[in-house]
Amino acid sequence: MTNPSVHYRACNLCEAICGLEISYSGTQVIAINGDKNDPFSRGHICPKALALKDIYEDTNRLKLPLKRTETGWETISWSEAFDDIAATLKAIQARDGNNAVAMYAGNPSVHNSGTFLSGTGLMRALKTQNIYSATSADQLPHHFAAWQMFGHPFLLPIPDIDHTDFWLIMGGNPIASNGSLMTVPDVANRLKAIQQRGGKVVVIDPRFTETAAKADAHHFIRPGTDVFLLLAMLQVVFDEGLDKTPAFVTGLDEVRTLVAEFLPEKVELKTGISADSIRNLTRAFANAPSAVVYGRVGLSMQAFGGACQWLLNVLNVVTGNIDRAGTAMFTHPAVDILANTKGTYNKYNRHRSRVRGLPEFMGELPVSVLAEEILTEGDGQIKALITSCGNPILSTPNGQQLDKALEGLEFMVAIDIYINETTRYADYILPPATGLEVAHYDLTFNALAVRNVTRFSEPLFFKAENAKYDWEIFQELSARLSGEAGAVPQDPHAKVDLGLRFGGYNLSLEHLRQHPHGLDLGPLRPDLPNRLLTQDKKIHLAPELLVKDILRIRKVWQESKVNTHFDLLLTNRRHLRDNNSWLHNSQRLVKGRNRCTLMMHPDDARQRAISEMDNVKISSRVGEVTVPVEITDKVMKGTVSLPHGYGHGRDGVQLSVAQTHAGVSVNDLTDDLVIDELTGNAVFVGVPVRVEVLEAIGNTV
Ligand SMILES: Nc1nc2c(c(=O)[nH]1)N[C@H]1C(S)=C(S)[C@@H](COP(=O)(O)OP(=O)(O)OC[C@H]3O[C@@H](n4cnc5c(=O)[nH]c(N)nc54)[C@H](O)[C@@H]3O)O[C@H]1N2
Ligand SMILES: Nc1nc2c(c(=O)[nH]1)N[C@H]1C(S)=C(S)[C@@H](COP(=O)(O)OP(=O)(O)OC[C@H]3O[C@@H](n4cnc5c(=O)[nH]c(N)nc54)[C@H](O)[C@@H]3O)O[C@H]1N2
Ligand code: SF4
Ligand SMILES: [Mo]
Repeated sequence: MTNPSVHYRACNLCEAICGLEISYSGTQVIAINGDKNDPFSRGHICPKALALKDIYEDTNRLKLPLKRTETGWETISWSEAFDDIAATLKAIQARDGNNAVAMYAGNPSVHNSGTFLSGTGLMRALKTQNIYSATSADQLPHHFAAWQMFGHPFLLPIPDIDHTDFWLIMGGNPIASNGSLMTVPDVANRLKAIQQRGGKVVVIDPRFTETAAKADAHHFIRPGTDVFLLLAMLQVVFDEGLDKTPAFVTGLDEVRTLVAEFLPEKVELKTGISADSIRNLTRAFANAPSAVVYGRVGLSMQAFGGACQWLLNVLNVVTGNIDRAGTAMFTHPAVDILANTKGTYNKYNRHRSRVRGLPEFMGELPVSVLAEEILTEGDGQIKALITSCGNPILSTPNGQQLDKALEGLEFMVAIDIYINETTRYADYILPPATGLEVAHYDLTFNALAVRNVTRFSEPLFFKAENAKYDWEIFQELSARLSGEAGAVPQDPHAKVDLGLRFGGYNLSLEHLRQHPHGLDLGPLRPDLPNRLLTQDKKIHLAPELLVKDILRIRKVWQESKVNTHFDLLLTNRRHLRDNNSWLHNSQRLVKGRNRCTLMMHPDDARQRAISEMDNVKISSRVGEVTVPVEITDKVMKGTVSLPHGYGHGRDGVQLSVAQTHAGVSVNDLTDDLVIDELTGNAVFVGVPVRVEVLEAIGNTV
């Protein structure tokens, strides 16, 4: 055999964008290792990187368009598929209006530059208000707070963990997730480095997580109550004179007044964290030479997600922990997507959802209303849906309801590489080339990284014969919808080249091609107030829309209602070898112990006569599922934890792995009617549930 060749690229499976060194021969991947010469990831990878080989080789991965027929799926030509789809969508829109067609874009949309750069063209061509995405499942609160406080929804502060003396982590488990809205390959060593230079890491989480195990301290918190903890920490900051607010802010006095009533003694009752711990934590945070509080999905997926991200930013700012080394900082990416997009994204409440009247934000409606918009008859009802890179039946609240909704749609198209729980309802599935077959420039995660970095990945392999790139699919569909059929699709990476040339570092795609390990552009650097995109170049600590949410917070603050039927609070969890719903097609990632278990505290188990690995029924307002239980004191008493992305046992799914790993979907329990009313984000944590052992209620397993 000839010596293998080596290809370098960035892994695009999660936000850490680790550099890979791939040995290959012909079209065979021989090995995937970490690229030690990547200045950012320094050779780190996780087990998921090997899934890129599995996806490339997976015989279940689709490569040609499929059409549903009475006798099952049939392969058809691209041009026939595009023509049929465009004609049907146009006919539906001519009959029922533009809003009768909806689109949902899932998580990998931001991990593929072809999709990222061309997908929005299709949304525009559809001229519909019914645009949805995974953004309203996990991160609207970040964007909402950033828009209100810093002037652009994507101007997100990033924790400068490579220089910090104190890292407070709320509702994130970067050791399992490899970090989010904070691109940070090799987070474990970066965390250890904080401790080695004498700094501290503290985790607030209802579960003693893999990250908590590496931290200096961990506090259990009752799910959904972080907003009170943040308010109490701010109360302590002002009460004890620990504030060091920079000059470029507005609304400081208003915030000081707002937080005054949230005394740690009262917050202790809500959160389960003692008043002493709240005071000590606040003092340690405010007195550290540099500190940063970071909050991710566990914070954003709660009923006060928007308020949490607002108050978390306020805590960083008023303790002087903004725009200095080791604090919350803004990036200066090589391609700055913020530069000219204020007009595109700073949009709110231009229209409302038809049934529940929820406001649009950044051109999107909350995904929690998608099912009701399909199921509720009347003018403007959704009759057709396009999904791209998504699996909303498993990833959005009340999956059973969406299941029914999609089953009843008049027409559905999925742009996806698998027949999954959602795409099985499509009339057409259009699969793009992906992974090792495509070029990729990470527009999103280079811009959210804890260092300014840049890198371009060339395709390693040719796409399959007659296959299409994602951008070809989007552009061909858009062209047919806008009456420009025949326009030749243009590789959108030319736009990346332009962005690099005008991005402040004098780069180009050609330059990046010469540097296959990526380029380090230096640590995050102070740039306030210059980098702010507010009109007055100030950070707004008390914008009216955010402050108004205090009324809703006070209502919950004052109530002491106990739910005696649904008497446990359900939260989420991620495992290192999962990736939302779709990497369960990789045998090497799913092998081993069943990870779809319900974690429960020993006292809660005893009280319900539940033993280890018993099958239990979990029920909520919207549904029920049956799973084995794992009894552990690593979850807070009163709280249970179940991972999302499982539930592959539904009919018609083409799984590449054994059904024993199918698991159940946590989103058959989560409630579409409970959202963060401020931002519209779905609520996945703190879901009231009841857990019963199956035998005890007379069933057999
Ligand atoms: N209860 C609960 N629910 C959650 C979460 C939680 O923590 N708890 N997390 C939420 C979060 S953070 C997110 S981001 C969402 C994710 O939810 P979604 O974005 O809806 O779904 P994914 O599971 O990421 O599915 C990705 C799909 O993209 C396809 N795909 C992969 N690569 C490509 C490609 O290159 N092109 C195309 N066209 N398709 C591709 C895969 O086959 C898969 O079908 O789930 C959310 N749901
Ligand atoms: N291995 C792996 N990596 C991934 C993904 C994956 O599915 N698997 N998904 C990717 C995606 S799309 C995203 S968005 C990121 C998410 O990245 P992270 O935000 O790090 O996600 P999680 O690991 O779900 O961590 C959320 C934590 O919040 C805790 N939590 C739950 N409820 C509460 C609460 O009320 N308060 C507090 N303080 N904490 C709470 C949970 O116990 C959990 O430990 O991960 C990305 N990386
Ligand atoms: S941490 Fe994320 S980017 Fe790095 S190898 Fe794993 S999946 Fe890929
Ligand atoms: Mo996410």
